[in-house]
Amino acid sequence: MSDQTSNPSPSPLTTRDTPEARAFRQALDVISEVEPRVSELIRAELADQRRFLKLIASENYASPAVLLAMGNWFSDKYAEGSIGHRFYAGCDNVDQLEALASQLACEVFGAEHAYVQPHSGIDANLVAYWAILAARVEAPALEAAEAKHVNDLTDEDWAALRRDLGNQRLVGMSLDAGGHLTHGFRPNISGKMFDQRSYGVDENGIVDYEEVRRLAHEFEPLIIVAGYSAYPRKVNFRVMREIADEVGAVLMIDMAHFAGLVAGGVFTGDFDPVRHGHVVTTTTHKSLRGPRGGIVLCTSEFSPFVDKGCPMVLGGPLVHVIAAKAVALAEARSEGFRTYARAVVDNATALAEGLQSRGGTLVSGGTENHLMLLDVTSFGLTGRQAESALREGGLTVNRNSIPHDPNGAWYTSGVRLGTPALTTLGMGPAEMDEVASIIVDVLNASEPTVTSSGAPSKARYTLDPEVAAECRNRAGALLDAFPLYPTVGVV
Ligand code: DSN
Repeated sequence: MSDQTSNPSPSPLTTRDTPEARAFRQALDVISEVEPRVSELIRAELADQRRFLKLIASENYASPAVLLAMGNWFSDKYAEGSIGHRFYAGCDNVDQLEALASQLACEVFGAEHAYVQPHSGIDANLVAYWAILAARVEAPALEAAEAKHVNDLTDEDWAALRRDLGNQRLVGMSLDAGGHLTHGFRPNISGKMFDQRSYGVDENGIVDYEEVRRLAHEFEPLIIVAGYSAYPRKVNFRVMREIADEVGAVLMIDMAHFAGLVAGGVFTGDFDPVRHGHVVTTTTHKSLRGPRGGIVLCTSEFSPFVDKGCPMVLGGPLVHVIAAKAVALAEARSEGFRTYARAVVDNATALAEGLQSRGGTLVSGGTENHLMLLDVTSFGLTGRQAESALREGGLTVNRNSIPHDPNGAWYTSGVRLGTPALTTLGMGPAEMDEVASIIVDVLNASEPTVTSSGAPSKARYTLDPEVAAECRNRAGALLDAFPLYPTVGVV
């Protein structure tokens, strides 16, 4: 997204004549004719995103081309099934589009096969789980029963298959160590579908591969899940694959958070998930900077099963969003995207150093990727209080558990900070230092309110209003210097 990453200056927010400005203005005018409250809210969202420094590690700003690609006639088409194998007539253009998006995904990530239909990362993980169960449990059961399809099974065969499918084991990273809900967290469907065990991190906040190996040998899972949504370090996927091979497990890697770093050539060799995973899932809207959605990449062993994702697990494909995925993947092939991906990590390093030099405590002592976890207990706050105080000070972040969190998953003891969005705006290490300074100033000026029982509240807080106003001004100055959607201007 050259308009964002090159940060044209001076700010052209008053522009009226760029193609992007005209396109968005006219689209909003058309919407206003039907329901002005919708166009007003869309405008309000843009204004909001222009007013706060976005540090949510899983968010980004998609390019105008990606955003515009979603508003099209593919939205009107049903296309259940897969390329060349649809349950509806009239899917010729859909087939070509899906094949293009899939080919681009294979090219960008070096994958054997790509399935671009999932509507989100959770959907992608469900498709992946089903495909692994189908390849490793259902297919052998059908073969043993000499059946071609589950419909050919006897009632006894069918009952045995259900028992086998429902008694599989999974090992994933625990939620408080940085794993995702769908990696076997008990309250999530993945923790109910599978008998699961979790690996965590050591006292330094780092994955202990020997602990993963011990757990894998003891538990003999069908699936080992690697990947994370709140772990600030790189994961050695070569070692994870070795462990999976030792116990005959399938290595599934969820790269939703760091797909942009893989596409941009930052995570290579031992850290390249596509090289080492049997099945790799991702979202498209985080560091990859595409539309909201998911993708599954896999080896040929799993591709026939992954391609059955819809209607097995997913509703009809959002073909208009697949169009935008193709645009984003085309952008991710560029040299500019590689520069962007490197800058995301450099900025994270600079932000981490800025926080630590001002007394902040980071889980694992730093970062090797696009995110970090700031332990806010040293400021006397919960994550929930810090999240709200920072918003008052002009920054959007999300609270997050830290390993062995004493405050649980609701209040938490940390905030997760990521650099993909601010890097898209063109900010660099100097701006990250100013962001770190704003964060620390807000947190130092915040304190929990005291409840009627005399105990500190876990949710309510006070922030010195003068500090809040000054920090909002400083955040605003950064956003003025690095405007969001400069070519879109005022809509
Ligand atoms: N909601 C995503 C995140 O913020 O990391 C994961 O699903």
